[in-house]
Amino acid sequence: MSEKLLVPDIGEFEKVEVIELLVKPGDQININDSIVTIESDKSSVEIPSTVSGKIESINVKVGDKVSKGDLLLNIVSSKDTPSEKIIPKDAENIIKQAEAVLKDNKKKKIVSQVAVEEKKQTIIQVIDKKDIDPLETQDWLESLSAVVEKDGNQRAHFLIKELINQAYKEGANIPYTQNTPYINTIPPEKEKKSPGDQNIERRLRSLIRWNAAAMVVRANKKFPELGGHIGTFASAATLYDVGMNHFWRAKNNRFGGDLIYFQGHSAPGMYARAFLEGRLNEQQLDSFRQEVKSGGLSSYPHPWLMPNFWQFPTVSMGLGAMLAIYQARYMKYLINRGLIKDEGRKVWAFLGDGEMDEPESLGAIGLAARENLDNLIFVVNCNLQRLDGPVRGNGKIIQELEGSFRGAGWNVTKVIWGSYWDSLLANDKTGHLVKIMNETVDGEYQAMKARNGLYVRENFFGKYPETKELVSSLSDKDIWRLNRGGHDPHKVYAAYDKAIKNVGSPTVIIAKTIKGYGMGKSGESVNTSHQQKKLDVDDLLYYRDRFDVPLTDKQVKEVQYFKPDSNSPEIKYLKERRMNLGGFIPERTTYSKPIKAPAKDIFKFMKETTGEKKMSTTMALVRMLTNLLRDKNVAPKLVPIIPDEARTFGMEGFFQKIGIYAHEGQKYEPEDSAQLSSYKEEKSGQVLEEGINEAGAMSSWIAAATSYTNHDIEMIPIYLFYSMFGFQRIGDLAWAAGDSQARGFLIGATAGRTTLAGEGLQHQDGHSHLIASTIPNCVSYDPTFHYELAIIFREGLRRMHEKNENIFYYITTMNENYSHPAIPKDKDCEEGILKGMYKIKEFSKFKKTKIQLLGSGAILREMLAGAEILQNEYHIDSEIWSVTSFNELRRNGLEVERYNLLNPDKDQKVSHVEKCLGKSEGPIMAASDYMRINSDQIRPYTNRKSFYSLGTDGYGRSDTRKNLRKFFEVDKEHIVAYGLSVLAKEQLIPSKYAKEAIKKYNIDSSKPMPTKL
Ligand SMILES: Cc1ncc(C[n+]2csc(CCOP(=O)(O)OP(=O)(O)O)c2C)c(N)n1
Ligand SMILES: [Mg+2]
Repeated sequence: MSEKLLVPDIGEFEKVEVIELLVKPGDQININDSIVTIESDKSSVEIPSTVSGKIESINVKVGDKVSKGDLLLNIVSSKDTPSEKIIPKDAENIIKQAEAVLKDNKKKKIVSQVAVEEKKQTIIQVIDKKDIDPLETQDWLESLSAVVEKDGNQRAHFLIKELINQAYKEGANIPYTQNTPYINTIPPEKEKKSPGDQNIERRLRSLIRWNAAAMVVRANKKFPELGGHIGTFASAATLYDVGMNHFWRAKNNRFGGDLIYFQGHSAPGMYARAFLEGRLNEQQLDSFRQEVKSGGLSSYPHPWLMPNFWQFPTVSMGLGAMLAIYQARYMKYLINRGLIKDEGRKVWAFLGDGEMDEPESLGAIGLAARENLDNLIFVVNCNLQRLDGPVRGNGKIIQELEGSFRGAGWNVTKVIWGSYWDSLLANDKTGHLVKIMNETVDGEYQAMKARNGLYVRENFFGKYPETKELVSSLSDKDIWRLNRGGHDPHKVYAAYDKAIKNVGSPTVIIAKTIKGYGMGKSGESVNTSHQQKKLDVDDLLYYRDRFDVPLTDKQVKEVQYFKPDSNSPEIKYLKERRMNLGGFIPERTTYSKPIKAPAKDIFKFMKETTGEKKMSTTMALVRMLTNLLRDKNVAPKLVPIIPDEARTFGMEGFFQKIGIYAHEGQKYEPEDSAQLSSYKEEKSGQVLEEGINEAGAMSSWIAAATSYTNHDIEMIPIYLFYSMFGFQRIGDLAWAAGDSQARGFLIGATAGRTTLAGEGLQHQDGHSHLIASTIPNCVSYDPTFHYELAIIFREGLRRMHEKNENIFYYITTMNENYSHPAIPKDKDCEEGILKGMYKIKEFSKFKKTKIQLLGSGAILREMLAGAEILQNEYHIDSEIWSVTSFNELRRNGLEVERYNLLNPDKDQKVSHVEKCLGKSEGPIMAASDYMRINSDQIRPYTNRKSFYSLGTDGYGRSDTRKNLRKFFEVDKEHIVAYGLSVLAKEQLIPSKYAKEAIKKYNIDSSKPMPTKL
């Protein structure tokens, strides 16, 4: 049966151009196959077929303008897709509404059936904080205990919730309690026991502690400037060891591996363990923080410096927390898209309590809960200290964090007290012990651990007669031995076990420890603990005795490492534990398959002129991505990432085409459901729509850009953002991306100081390329025309994803619409585009005076227009160069210059700039939509030719593009006037021409520099 296929609802657009026919008469197509691409001046979308069948005739051609309801094609529908199946969207909406009303009515009915008598007006009020009826209280508490015993915690929790709900309905003012008492979340009887050999584990832990401290001390004995930390790992050793011995599964050929974000300055502990494992030798430990010679151990986790060891850079505080959250989310994304198997892998992040002050540390915890990231476990090491002193001297960091995480919806486990406290807490019948625990602030807790047992007896237990009595039979030594939860392997094991079994929410383990644990008077719980990198002989002897390290006094004085024989029970145990867990951690490996870059002609259409049609490079990019989505190798690997700006960039067509990732799918009908580009969230969605969250979007990008190593699957992340809210906003993450050897595209859209016209000072970007240039493995481009963009982008795909170079691309695109020429015929053009510059045009009519004009990005077109005026009105010849990347030109120049200086006797190399300009005629004038320093970068490589820069130094401001370019002196008129002035200065023409031009174009030579305005 023949059917008509019409243009669907395309939102507010009318008369939209058909730019591509994707089918022809006779083609057999399926539902949802794209049939034509249409394009407004802002975005392009593909129209999918709503029937399967054979195409009879096509009613439109490229260039036609279509609106909703226009006939696109006739199709003979297949038998298996009877036409009655397609219910028009409007009708479908009506049916859905009717169903909703019915459902609503039903609900109301049920409610009315159970409607209780009118609400009582009595309001429960707490009159007195004191218990007015202890017997009644006892009854309730006993009932609760009985429920816990008979039906378990879940049931008890349910009943309490119901009671609270009921009280709320009755009008009680329910106080929100963000905190539980200052005791462990897991009661002793609920602790899962560790199957490990505690004696061996303790011995191993002691050796790791010793060797970690020794490597820092030895390094600083040799070179006191090297620095390092002992106190951090000393406080966290148990937290790491329990994970290493029992929980963290390594990547191998059967399993993807858990991902662990180690706290940055606990790195010595990881090296010390790797030493016992036989992965590092003494010589390597002795090159801790001496990384210049190969084989040195990096100060902190840096994959760039130790690419086979470290996986995640974490030492810039706060980044680890965010990156881990988005990593866990990205892992679910890959699973939900069917790209990796769900193997129950976990992401663990170790964080310092001081580090939790960073806005980034807590900034994304809401997302983790919202997305039900039960593959995520945070361990916050609360040693109550940061660098300068206590984290919350007057408060309690553990309680504060508990409140924040509980409020955000996390599963919170507090590990505060070690096992020695269990019997005391069990005997605390009056509740006074818990009362003091709640009342004591961190400053006091810290001070106590810097003193001794007697001090604790008097100042802690001594607060109430009941608690003083509680410890009367304990010696001061016993009191001193009362340990903190984070140092107790039993408590830590139980917490980890509970965490990995938790379903539906992320877990945070908040563990209390002592900074500099075991370091004695030199570093234990003292304010200067963080900085301690040297231990004198007495301290070392104390440390040895404290952890029973089998070294003689002489060996201690020499700060020798200790490694048991490889056949010793300790080493055998250590290795066996790791073998059971699949291998060693941390370890960075890559087994991903490269992605074949699309054929060279994939963007052929972009090498042709757009003719009359005007478009921005942002739009050209979106067109290109739409094309890429048809490449079967590339399409599934693309990860478009947008922080709430899809419509700004004309990317709304992606919503329907590939869907927005949402772990719960779409539980609602979108407001615009009848439209072609309606908002579509789905579980297997491909777009990461991050909301207004550049740091989160960048974290997602990093997760995807390192997918090749963390998940062994090469992906192509493309993060599009307002260029001003890119490097400037998330610079530290971009630096970490470089360290992580990220591969992918960053697109600074709506770029340029004068090109994003109306948005003003905070939006107009005149320096993102400069920041990009500071990252050694970031390759950046500022293209003007669509063929430049296509060539750059394809090369990026080839270099990063096919050849697996560890680089990432930053490309700026603009929102100014103009027509694009065809690629010049010159055979070196493509190579020039990639190297950073090529000659785009030459005016050589008069053969008298010549100037070299270099233009980049938005300002190249001003250069071209200026050159035309110079030729026509002043008879000046010129060569115009399109500079696609001043940054790349400079890098090439630096390298060549260095080579030449270091090889004075060899054939001297020539930089690309010199190749282009070295022998050219006339002075050089360069301009971009960025600060002058952007084009100044190539000044040294022009073979000492005169070089002048124009640029947009100064704050941006709102105005038209024309006025802005005039203001910043980069418009064609300024180019002409400055060009003439440059020629006059070089004594190639009389200065009167320059003067005349300045007058003619109303250029106020007394106007201050734009930087001062
Ligand atoms: C963004 C950032 N700011 C400052 C530092 C310097 N710094 C290194 S460690 C540290 C204190 C860390 O305290 P905490 O997080 O409690 O870790 P702890 O050593 O106590 O486990 C500081 C401020 C840093 N590494 N990163
Ligand atoms: Mg701390």
